[in-house]
Formats: sequence, structure tokens, C-alpha cells
Amino acid sequence: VRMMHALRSGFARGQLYLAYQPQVDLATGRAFGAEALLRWRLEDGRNVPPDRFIPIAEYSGLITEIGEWVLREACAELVRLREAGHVDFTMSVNVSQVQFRHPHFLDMLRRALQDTGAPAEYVELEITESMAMEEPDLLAEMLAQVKRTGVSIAIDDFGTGFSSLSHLQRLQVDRLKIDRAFVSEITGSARGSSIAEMVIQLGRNLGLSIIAEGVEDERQAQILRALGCRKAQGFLFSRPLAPDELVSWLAVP
Ligand code: G
Ligand code: G
Ligand code: MN
Ligand code: NA
Repeated sequence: VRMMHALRSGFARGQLYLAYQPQVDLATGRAFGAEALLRWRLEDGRNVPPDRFIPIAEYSGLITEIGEWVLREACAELVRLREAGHVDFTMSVNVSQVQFRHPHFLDMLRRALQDTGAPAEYVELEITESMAMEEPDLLAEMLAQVKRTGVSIAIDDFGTGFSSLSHLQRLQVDRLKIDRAFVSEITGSARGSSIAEMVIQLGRNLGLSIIAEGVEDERQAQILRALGCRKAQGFLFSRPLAPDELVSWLAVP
């Protein structure tokens, strides 16, 4: 409860901000987009990790307001990047299940796009695989409506949720993100790479884009390339960056 109050007042006082992690093409190393990641810096300069405060934001319902702010902020940053010449750049935004199920989610999404001038086709929403398992018909309908706005959809942490493949096939999803737990295993045994391999193959069969997350070293990148994965994000390329750092990072050829 204490943390909930601290989060509420911290949000009101501007302690939340976004960091942007570049997403790169594995063949060229060039960035095609970024994922917006929520951060909370306390007055004393310490950061609270998102795994600690996001569940509290969800539980308290604050995530609806915070999530709206995140989406608007990320869309505004996308527009600034476009004005700086990065016109073919996508912005991925994490959406919590609580936020996504809010009755006004679609209105909120449309308004955020309209007010910021962010082009929908360069905005991607990340939902978690666990969301894909609950109330499949409702989710399928929601995703269809999101798609009608022009925004695309990625399934985050893919491979962790055991969602059924027949269900996945019915969802209007554009991309699967291979969870970093599976990326960290690919340099070990053949068994270790089997989930990453399966996801890449699944993406190929269903016509979905695949991105590997948490890529930390060149060997992992090499194996992913060999398996046919074409996109990645992770510390090998860049940690999450402040907006001005992202602009500088993008400027280096
Ligand atoms: O990089 P990081 O430690 O920030 O990510 C921790 C977790 O927090 C990840 O699972 C990520 O998906 C989640 N996360 C980061 N930003 C947001 C956000 O804006 N909204 C939601 N709902 N989750 C986020
Ligand atoms: O949304 P998601 O849970 O995927 O958020 C990505 C999380 O992973 C963020 O907390 C981000 O800071 C973190 N992260 C990004 N790249 C790497 C990486 O290469 N290695 C590890 N261990 N974590 C990473
Ligand atoms: Mn994510
Ligand atoms: Na993830």
C-alpha cells in the first residue's frame, strides 16, 4: 500500500519516464525501431525496477492512467524521431492486461494516435503471451479492432506461456518476441536452442515476424541468424536509452 501511494504521487510529480531500447536488423545491425520501457526514478535518485512497480500499478488500477501516459509519450517520441529524419522507424509499447481490458482502451488508443500525430502503421503494441490464453474469443475480437486502427501487435515473452497454437493462429498478431530466457539458452546444447528454433519455424509457417530479445553476445546473434531470425534487441546492440541518447546512437552509421 505504501508503494502504491508513492507510485501515485511519483507519477503525478513526473518521476516516471521512458527508456528506449533499439531493435535491430540482424543482417545489417541497423535499427528499425525501439521498445519503450517504463522507468521510475525516486526523489533520491534510486530506480524502482518495473517488475516491482508494474504489478502494483496493475493491482491498484493506476496502470490505466500510467499506460495512457506511456502510449502518448512513446507516440510523441516517435513523432520527434520522424521530425529528426527517422521516418521508417517503429515504436513498440508494452500494454498490460488490465489496461488492455479497460472498456475505453480503443478510444484511448485512437485519441493518443490522433493527438500526437503518430502514424498507426509505425506503432506496435506488445501484449504478453499469458494474456493470449485467457478469454480467447474476447481477445481475438479486441485484437481485430486494434488492427483496424492500423497499429500492429506483438506477443511478448513468447514461449513462456504455453498458449495453444490453434488459438494463436486465430489471433491477428504480426510478430512474436522470443523471450530472453530462450535466447540465453541457445549457445548451450541442441536442446537449449530447441524453443527458439520452434518459435522461428512457427513464425515462418504463420507468416509472422520474429524478434529475439535479450541478445547479449555475438554468438547468440550468429546462431539466431543461422536459424533464420532476422530481428533482435538486447545489450549486444544497446541497453535502453534516454531519448537524446537514442538520437545519438541512431546517428552512428
Ligand atoms: O527492461 P525492464 O526491466 O524494464 O522490463 C521489465 C518488465 O516490465 C518487462 O516485462 C516489460 O515488458 C515490462 N514493462 C516495461 N515497460 C512497460 C510499460 O510501459 N507497460 C507495461 N505494462 N509493462 C512494461
Ligand atoms: O517487455 P520485456 O519484458 O521484454 O522487457 C525487456 C526487459 O529486458 C527490460 O527489462 C530490458 O531492460 C531487459 N533487457 C533488454 N535487453 C537485455 C539483455 O540483453 N539482457 C538482459 N538480461 N536483459 C535485457
Ligand atoms: Mn516487451
Ligand atoms: Na519480453
